[in-house]
Amino acid sequence: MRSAPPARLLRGALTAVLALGLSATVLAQPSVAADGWDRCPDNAVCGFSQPEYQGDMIVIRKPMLSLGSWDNRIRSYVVKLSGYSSAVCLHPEPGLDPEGATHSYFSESLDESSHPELDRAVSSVDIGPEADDFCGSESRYPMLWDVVKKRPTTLPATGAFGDMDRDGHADVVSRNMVGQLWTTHAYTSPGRTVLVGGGWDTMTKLTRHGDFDGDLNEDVLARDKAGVLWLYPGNGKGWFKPRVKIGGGWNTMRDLAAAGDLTGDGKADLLASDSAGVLWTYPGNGKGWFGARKQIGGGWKSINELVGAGDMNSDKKADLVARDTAGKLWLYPGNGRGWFGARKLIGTGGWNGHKELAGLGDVTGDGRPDLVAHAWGSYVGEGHFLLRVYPGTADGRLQAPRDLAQVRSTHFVF
Ligand SMILES: [Ca+2]
Ligand SMILES: [Ca+2]
Ligand SMILES: [Ca+2]
Ligand SMILES: [Ca+2]
Repeated sequence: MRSAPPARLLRGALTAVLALGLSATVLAQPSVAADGWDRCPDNAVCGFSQPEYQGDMIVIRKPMLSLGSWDNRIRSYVVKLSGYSSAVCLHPEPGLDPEGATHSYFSESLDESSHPELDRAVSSVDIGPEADDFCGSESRYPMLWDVVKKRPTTLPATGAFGDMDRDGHADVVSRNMVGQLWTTHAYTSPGRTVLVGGGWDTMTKLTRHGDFDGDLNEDVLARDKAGVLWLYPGNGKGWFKPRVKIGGGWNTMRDLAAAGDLTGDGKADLLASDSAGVLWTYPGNGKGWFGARKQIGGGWKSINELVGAGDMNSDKKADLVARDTAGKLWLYPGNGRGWFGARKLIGTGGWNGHKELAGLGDVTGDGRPDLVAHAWGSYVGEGHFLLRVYPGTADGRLQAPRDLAQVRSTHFVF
């Protein structure tokens, strides 16, 4: 199964994300040096500008979505990887597009190989375990099982979130190891998965919960490495309009959680816990940014995960689910005025075994929001883990989990 998104989607989305940096070094041929492939260092893949490992050399140590000045220039190559990570996948298209990609574990001079069509035709290179799994065939997004049900249409729109394309089904957004962001429209055929674009590995936080700018399309909030918070306004089809800068200084925050309407004005708000353990509400203004923040309280240092999971206890007020360092899970019921009532224990322990927790809205189709966990204890083959959904109950508890998707261990899903 593969899904090559239409070029039109890529162009539109790429305007909204950062340009990709090159990650390899280019070495000129030394005047006195070992000959041929001996020039290539260990734990790398090397490309040469001439057949038989001659000419200039590019040293590749991690996947490259673009080869820059080496685009369509490689004429021979050496693979000096070992073990599970020994595969290389050579792609004639940029962005690791699987079309025409060719696998190799061995050193080859392309003009003498079984695939001479790649001579001066390689535009992106994948190396490592995922090159093994995805080369020329499958694509790079979570493989969902058929458990995502449509949210009942009879329910009011209030509190609905998690649906990127407004078809009534909660969707999965994921980032892979090379920084590509994908939206998987969970219920529809695999062909509906779209590649949003690359460059998302510059983001240190990604969170979403409904609409922040008033067009009813679900949006994504992202913090970059420099501490700038960005709004990526959803277009209702699973990708984004041009992003909007909200502001800088967000690196003081340990966690961010888009949380739905906490303040009772019908506009989605953002929760943030800072490095001093203070929890803040940033009230959304419905136009894509925020009013003056309000302090909820201190003492949140023992909380290591915030999830804006929605209205878990059916009182029409958005709630917070939080995990503490002891592995307990808590429900903080929203009071609709920007803070929370007395917390309630909803998970007695072991929740730190889940690397991430996320609220994707109603996954099971009963109208109630659920909790989704990166279940790292549940490996399904090498390099994969399970994404599990814990269905919410009417009174804010969680039911036994169901498997939702198989996910690469390098994926981040939210
Ligand atoms: Ca959907
Ligand atoms: Ca929106
Ligand atoms: Ca609000
Ligand atoms: Ca509630």
